[in-house]
Amino acid sequence: MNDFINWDELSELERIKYESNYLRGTLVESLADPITGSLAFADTQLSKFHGMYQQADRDLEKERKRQKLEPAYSFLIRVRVPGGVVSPKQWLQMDWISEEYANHTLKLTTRQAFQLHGVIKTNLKKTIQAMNAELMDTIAACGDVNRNVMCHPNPAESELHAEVADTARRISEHLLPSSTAYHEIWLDQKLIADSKKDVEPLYGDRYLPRKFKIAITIPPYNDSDIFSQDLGFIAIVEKNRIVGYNVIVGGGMGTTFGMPETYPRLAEVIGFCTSEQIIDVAEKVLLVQRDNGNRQNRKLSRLKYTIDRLGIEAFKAELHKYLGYELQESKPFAFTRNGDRLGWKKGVDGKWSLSLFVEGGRVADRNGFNLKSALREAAQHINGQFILTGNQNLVIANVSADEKKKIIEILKKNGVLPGEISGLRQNSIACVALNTCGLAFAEAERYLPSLVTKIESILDQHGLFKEEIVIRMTGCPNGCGRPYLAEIGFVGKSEGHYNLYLGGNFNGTRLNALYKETLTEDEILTELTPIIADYAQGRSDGEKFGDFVIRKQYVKEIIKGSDFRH
Ligand code: SRM
Ligand code: SF4
Repeated sequence: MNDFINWDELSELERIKYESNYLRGTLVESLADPITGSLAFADTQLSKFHGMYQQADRDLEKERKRQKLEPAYSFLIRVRVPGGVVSPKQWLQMDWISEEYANHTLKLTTRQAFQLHGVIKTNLKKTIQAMNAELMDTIAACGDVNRNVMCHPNPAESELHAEVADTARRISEHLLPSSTAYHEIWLDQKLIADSKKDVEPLYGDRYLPRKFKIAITIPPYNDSDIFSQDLGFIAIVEKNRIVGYNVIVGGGMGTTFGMPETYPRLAEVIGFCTSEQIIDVAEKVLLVQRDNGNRQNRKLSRLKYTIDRLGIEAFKAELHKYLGYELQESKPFAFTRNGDRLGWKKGVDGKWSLSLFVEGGRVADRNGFNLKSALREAAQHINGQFILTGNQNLVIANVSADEKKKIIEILKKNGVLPGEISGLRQNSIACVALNTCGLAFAEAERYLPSLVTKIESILDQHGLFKEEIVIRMTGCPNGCGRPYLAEIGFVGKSEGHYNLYLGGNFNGTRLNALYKETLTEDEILTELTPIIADYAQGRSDGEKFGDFVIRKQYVKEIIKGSDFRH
């Protein structure tokens, strides 16, 4: 035990991390325990660093309690997919694993990763080993470490995109924990002689105070919602070459109801680095947060709060000390939109890519809409790539003209040919929420599609069916679907009740603001109907919905995250 640490002042997780022998804990014993489908408490926390969350089916909660049964435990497994890029073979493997060990669906997440749900304890190891067979892993997909590194989702579009995808992969590899615990526990690799000598040169023995998130984007597309990241890199392109990156820090979405000291915050620009410096800058920002982040209260430990506590200038000065050089002046940039541009596009090399809308990111076969089967068949027939986007969608990238024809045929056969999707639905995101998320107060993924249908019909009455409007819903204020950047945002308060936020903008550079609290569906529709009518009548040429509601003062613009009210 380290005598210099006053454990009483720190959050419980600090001690769990420190005593875990670099993320081993008693995971081996927990996995072998045949009496329960759960892990010991400390191991539930440590398993996150290995990419797994213990969950219980919330639909069955009451009935199992009544029958005096333990909760229906199973695990969520999150796969690390830097830049979202997988091969067709890897897609097929994930598809097979989801059928064999999970709930027969794949979830494409808001951070370009896969999630599996419903994996029972006795299948965890087999699942990880099956992923490993296709060179995929779940290391650091969750936990107090750097998470999946996001980037613009279509490397097939130009060489620049391929470059940022490669950079995302290199940053992700560089910031992986060094502990060999993952390989020992899940892949049965031999214990190293004295694992207590494991070292974590970057993370130390208590890892980061909290999760840490990085994304890269290429303007004018803000498709990885760069301002919501702890650390963002905005590529600066001159003469069709990336000359370096503006560095932005301190974004984050998570808030807690009843804790006004928690708030969503947009990242701010602190300078410019060259392409050669990007990994060093990523590492040093992470280290400044490691050494300065709040380890007492996990609600206040993200980088955004560290920066607001230190002040941005003091943070920059500290970063420059760690770097041993100063960042250069930032360079001008502009974003035109966030979200994904759906449909077929021809790349610079004559190859084709299809950006396919995946509602709620859920890949499944349902009611004749056989998306899962279609994508399986497509993966069997193409040589390109499958690229998960940060908006829960999928790009089938880099295919020939013949493969394109084949894909269209397959999608048609399976009832999935992208027909006309409203501009609202195309720009919708819903977090998982019920029935798996233990933190959800209300539905999101299972409910938003039907709410969109109702709002769509109001839009249609006003000739706005095609108007692109960003709409996002989460089942609680943690913000997994980045609702505070939406033009129309919903955050679950309790079963069937949502806070309504308005006034984010279409390019993801402005927070929205609370419009009305704790609304039922009827109240939501009653509130939105006159605003939509007013928008149809009174908007100026090309004015986006989020900008209109600010101009017409339905809500007041939020300039600083700390002014946000929830
Ligand atoms: Fe998240 C916790 C799902 C992206 C902020 N998130 C969770 C957990 C693991 C619930 C838990 O701790 O028990 C959810 C699992 C639900 C389930 O059943 O699958 C969960 N988060 C998700 C995903 C799957 C949402 C989705 O539908 O796509 C996303 C997975 C991303 C990935 O692949 O890594 C996901 N989560 C996000 C994002 C968006 C992003 O990263 O761009 C955010 C907001 C950005 C940010 O971090 O500020 C986000 N998740 C949170 C938070 C609040 C963190 C905070 O700073 O307060 C929590 C709760 C926590 O950490 O205590 C959380
Ligand atoms: Fe769960 Fe809340 Fe995240 Fe939705 S926003 S997945 S309800 S933690």
